Formats: sequence, C-alpha cells, structure tokens
Amino acid sequence: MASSALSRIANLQRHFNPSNPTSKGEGLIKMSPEVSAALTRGKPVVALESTIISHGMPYPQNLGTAKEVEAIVRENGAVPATVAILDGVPCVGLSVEELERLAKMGRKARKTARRDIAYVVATRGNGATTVSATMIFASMVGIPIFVTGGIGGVHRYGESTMDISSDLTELGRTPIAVISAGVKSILDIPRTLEYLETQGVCIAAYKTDEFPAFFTETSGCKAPCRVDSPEDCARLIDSNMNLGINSGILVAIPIPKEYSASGNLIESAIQKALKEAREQNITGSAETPFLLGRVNELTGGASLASSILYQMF
Ligand code: PSU
Ligand code: MN
Repeated sequence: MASSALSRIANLQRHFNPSNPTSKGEGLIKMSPEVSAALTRGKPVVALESTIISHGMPYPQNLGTAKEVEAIVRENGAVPATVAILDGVPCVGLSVEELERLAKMGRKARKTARRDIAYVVATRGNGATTVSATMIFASMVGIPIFVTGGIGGVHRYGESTMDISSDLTELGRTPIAVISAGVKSILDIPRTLEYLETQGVCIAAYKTDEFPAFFTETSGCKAPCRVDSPEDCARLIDSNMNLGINSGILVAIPIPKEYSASGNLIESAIQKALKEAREQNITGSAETPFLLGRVNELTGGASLASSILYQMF
C-alpha cells in the first residue's frame, strides 16, 4: 500500500485514543455570526431543516417559503438556524446568499440523512439536511428546538420493504425536540407511532388528544401525551434534558382547520401516487420527494398550499 495511504490510516487511530478526545464537530461546523452570538448570549435559537427547500418545493417558492419561515421565527423573538452542508462544510444558520444558492440548486443538492453526512463532507459536496441530519447538527452546537413541517416515518408497506425513515431512529438517540405537523399520510402512521414507541420517543400532541396527519388534524391514532401550552412543552423538554433521557421528543401541532386539505382528496391522490411509485420502481430516499410531488400535482397544488401555509402559521 502507498505510504500516504498507510499514514492516513495510522492517523485515523487518533480518534480512538482516549487521551486525545475528539470533539463533536468542533471547528468543523460553520455557524452564522447571528446564531453563534445568540447561543453565546443564551438567546433562543430554532433549528430548521433544508431538504424541504431542495426537494420539497420548486424554485422560487422554496426560497420564498424558507425566508418567510425564518422571518416568522425572528418576529417571535428567536433566531432561525437553517442547517445545510455547503461545499462540504456543515453550516448552522445560512446567509440570504447561501439560502438562495441552496434553493436554486434544488435537487442537485444531495438529500442528506445521517448516513450521508460523512460522504457529503468528505467529497466537499452540497447537502440539504433531512430531519435526522438536522437534529445531529443542532445537537452538536447546542440547539434543543427544531421546527419542521412533516417528519419521515415508516413507509406504507414498510413491513415488507423495511423502509423506515432514519428520522425515527434519530429521535430515539438524539435529545432534540422536534416540533411538526405530524406525519403525512403518504406514510403508515400507526406503524410510525409503534416504531417511535420502540425507540423511546416521547410524543405529545398540542391541544388535542389525537396525533395529526399533517394535511388534516386527525389521523385516527391517539397521541400518547398531550400538551396545552408552550410552558407545558418547555417543562417536558426540560425534564427530558435534566434526566439525561437522551432520546428526542416529538411535539405535533395540528394544521389549523382553515389550511387543512380535504382528507378524501389527499387520500385518493396518495393511493394513485403510491401505485405509480411501485410501477416505476421508485424506492429508498427517492420515494418521499416523488410521492410529495405527485400528490401535489394530483391535488392541483392543494397539498403544497397546505404545506406552505402550515410552515407560515
Ligand atoms: N416529509 C414531509 N416533507 C418533507 C420530508 C418528509 O412531509 O420534506 C423530508 C424531511 O426532510 C424528512 C425526509 O426528514 O423527507 C425523510 O425522508 P425519508 O422518508 O427518505 O427518510
Ligand atoms: Mn427511506
């Protein structure tokens, strides 16, 4: 073997030397000045994912929505920290130019879940982080709260394909609170809730006893816990952190009635999109973006409108 390869391998061993502890991402993550100042001063910061920008909506709607969501976080007195990997550098907090670059890149950016992070960094690529990857970076820099639209879940037919989003295992191992509109019914919601129970994830629905299904307030599934105020949420997150439970929390806030799409319309579009995905053999990480795109086309834009409105409410 070439000596340069041998010395690289030997150098890797430093990671296992206990007298030389490796820091979690220290010096490897670029924080925006705004996020870094807020964290130093103890000002509230909210993490945001970026797959929804690259793979969730077309340009320029994606840029408009991303900016709007950041503005809403600011109006409420917190600092937004959108997470992405740009030219191999994990970034927490993006400038307007960086946000624009990612929005224009669209699907050319790699959809980056936990499994993809090392590859995108090593190849100096561009990665839009999913819920799992965003949780990892949020936790590395110390942001306990992360807001998104819909999280990944157990896919329909997951019992045979084993397609279970790494968002669920991440919630089981990273103590971040994810605030979302629940799980879209393109997924198998009852199995998603079972899997989250196995992973030890605390799930609380906000001002309701039912777990919401993103497009609609109801899923037919009961939520394990209920919270009725931001203070309730804060107490829950604090208890989890204080006890060092080390798994995450999912707070599900149902979409307001006036923004929700018709359940029947969505369900028939989902059935059609699922059939097409199977016919075209679309599986793995391509499935979620495909289904979301088709459901939006088949509902004449109603599903995307619900998505955008939810992000903004
Ligand atoms: N579900 C949505 N909208 C999304 C996603 C999921 O309703 O944009 C994105 C999120 O980034 C989520 C990821 O973390 O897809 C999950 O993908 P997969 O099912 O391949 O794990
Ligand atoms: Mn998957």
